[in-house]
Amino acid sequence: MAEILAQPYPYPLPPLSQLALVIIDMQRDFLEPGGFGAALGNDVTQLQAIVPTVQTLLNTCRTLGITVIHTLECHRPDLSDCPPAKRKRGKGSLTIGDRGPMGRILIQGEPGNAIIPELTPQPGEIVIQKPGKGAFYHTPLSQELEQRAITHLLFTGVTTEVCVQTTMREACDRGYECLLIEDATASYFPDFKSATLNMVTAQGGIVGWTAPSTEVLAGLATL
Ligand code: TIU
Repeated sequence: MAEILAQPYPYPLPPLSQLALVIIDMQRDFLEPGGFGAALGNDVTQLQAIVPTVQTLLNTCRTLGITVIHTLECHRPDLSDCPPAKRKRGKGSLTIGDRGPMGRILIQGEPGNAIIPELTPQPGEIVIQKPGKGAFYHTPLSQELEQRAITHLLFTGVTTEVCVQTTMREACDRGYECLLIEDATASYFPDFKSATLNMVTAQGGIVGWTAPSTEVLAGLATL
């Protein structure tokens, strides 16, 4: 049986059609100066290190015909899907809906809300706009996965302990077999990233698996 060498034990690979690559929130708002991440006081440059790795994984999945899902954290221009409590939190220089150098912060269609050019979705790839940290909350993600009979999810993106972990936990509760690709996810806080990797795999893989991209690519090459 095909598998990926992973923690805490090998991840069994299903047929390609049941697998999806999930790329969480690789949008300018989090990776470039002047967006939401920077407004919260973070050094956004450290997230950029994973871009080549995510690009390699994306290109491989495209070549193999694996389903690709991109997510974006964003809100409607009238903020009707943004809880006031979320907007108030952070107390940064700018908050959700305010106008910054890349347009309105975390608002659909604004320049800062675009996925970074290196990872621009291709026609046919699923793009999920999500108002929360988790990609299942108030989105059509469940239906998209069920329609395609997808059972296994490979996670990449930012930030590890916020939107990636929340989505992975939501997916775990829904019965998906989840693997987080270690060098394809990043946090503004390196300690939080390593703690999250440990949280996922502890207790016999309470949330799922983790593996480096080299092992993921080696496993996919055997399918
Ligand atoms: N602030 C932070 O670490 N993350 C977010 O607000 N959203 C995502 O993780 N995408």
